[in-house]
Amino acid sequence: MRVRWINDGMPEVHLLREAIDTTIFHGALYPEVRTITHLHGGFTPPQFDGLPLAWSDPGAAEAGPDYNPDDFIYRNDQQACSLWYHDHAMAITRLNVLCGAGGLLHHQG
Ligand SMILES: [Cu+2]
Repeated sequence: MRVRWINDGMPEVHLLREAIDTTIFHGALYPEVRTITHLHGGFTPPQFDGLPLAWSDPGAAEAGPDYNPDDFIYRNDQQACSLWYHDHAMAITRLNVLCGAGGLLHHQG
């Protein structure tokens, strides 16, 4: 399955801005609004896994060192199951998921 994740239509400031913990950035300055999609439980090659440093800001003007602009390829060669996808951006995954960045994928096997 080929998926083109588009980081668009996001607010200019994070909806949960006050909850962002800037002490765990290790000196890195990340854009406040950023996201990357991870298919949780999927047998996914690393370049399509949505690693925490593969984030981008809206429009991908800024991106983490693992950012991959390509379409993501999901192999779909595992047993039938329900998977969920969720945001996985470094240090703000929980906040992005609370804002609704997640969903279900029913894999047919
Ligand atoms: Cu997960």
